[in-house]
Amino acid sequence: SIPEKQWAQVVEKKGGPPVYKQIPVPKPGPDEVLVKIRYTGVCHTDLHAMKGDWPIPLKMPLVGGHEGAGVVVAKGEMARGIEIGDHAGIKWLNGSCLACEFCKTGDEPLCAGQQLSGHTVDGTFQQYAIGKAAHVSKLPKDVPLDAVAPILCAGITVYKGLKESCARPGQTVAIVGAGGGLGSLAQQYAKAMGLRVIAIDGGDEKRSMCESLGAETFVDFTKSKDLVADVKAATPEGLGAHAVILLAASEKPFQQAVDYARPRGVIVAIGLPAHAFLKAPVFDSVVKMINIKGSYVGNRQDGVEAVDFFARGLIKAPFKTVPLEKLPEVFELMEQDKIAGRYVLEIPE
Ligand code: 8ID
Ligand code: ZN
Ligand code: ZN
Repeated sequence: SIPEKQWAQVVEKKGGPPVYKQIPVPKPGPDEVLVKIRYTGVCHTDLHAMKGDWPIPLKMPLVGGHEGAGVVVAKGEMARGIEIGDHAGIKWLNGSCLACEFCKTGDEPLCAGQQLSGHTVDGTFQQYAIGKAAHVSKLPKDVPLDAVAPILCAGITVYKGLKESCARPGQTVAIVGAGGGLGSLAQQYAKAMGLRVIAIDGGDEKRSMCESLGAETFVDFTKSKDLVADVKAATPEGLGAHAVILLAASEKPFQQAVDYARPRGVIVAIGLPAHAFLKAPVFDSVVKMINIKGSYVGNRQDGVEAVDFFARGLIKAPFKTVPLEKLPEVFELMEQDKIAGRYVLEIPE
């Protein structure tokens, strides 16, 4: 049976830290389900949310988290397509209007009426979380709930970003921030899609992780004396990368990517450093016919496909599991860029 009270990590004021305390268990509305969360990933977005980094509405007090995997335990009378007992994932896009032009054409991340888990509505750093039935991801029962959790944001986002890059099998993709949560999964999706990976990040722990994930080259941005030259040297004929996937939570690489992108290269901006700007030389961008674009999570079908890659055993990225109580420590490590791969929180039963 569903209890009245539950454990949660609650950000009570902008800047945090999160407070581990008991709060009421929410009740699902007519078009919603209640998911008993078993595991939830910690995305850098959760840290941006706690700090109030972005120019969008922020609920306060806030339960963060948007990579939650668990079991449906209750549903509203209008909730369709998912049943009590099903395994389900709650994602960043908690809900959208389903009626606007963007929703109707599979661009629901662009919906003006969207709700965001762990930003405008409470997320998955709690034992029981609410999701709109139309948007929760149904998960196959034989998929482990801990390893699949990071797929629900990081996996979907990088899979979508790689599709947006239009890179074809055999082409070279530079992944910037390759040692982080999104980056480690991006390498695996890229490999599964037949792409060749140049991983860019810092430190020996991330180097060895990237090499084990299948990167052909690792460029250490903290040590390289000429990062642009090092990246280009790793590409066929030294012409540069066909695609650049920008996942770093810092601004510098967003202003550097044009220099090592190949002519006709596509630069996909995904990382969301606070108050940052994309800046590129006009001359080089024009004469190299560079394409710079943004990519924001994924639609419901991108979610199905990203989970399917995982369910077929094609995606294996390292993660560390700690109890929900340890969220503040995970945020501290993340702030210092000390996390290779992803942290997953285990939610108490
Ligand atoms: O839909 C979206 N666009 C979306 C979805 C999910 C997450 C965007 N994001 C955003 C997050 O909000 C965050 O800004 O993507 C960014 C990365 O999220 P993450 O992978 O969860 O963060 P992380 O695990 O901390 O990894 C970031 C990595 O970037 C490296 C760090 O060392 C770390 O490994 N990095 C940094 I910071 N500066 C770098 C640089 N100059 C760099 N790597 C290479 N060069
Ligand atoms: Zn995320
Ligand atoms: Zn809409």
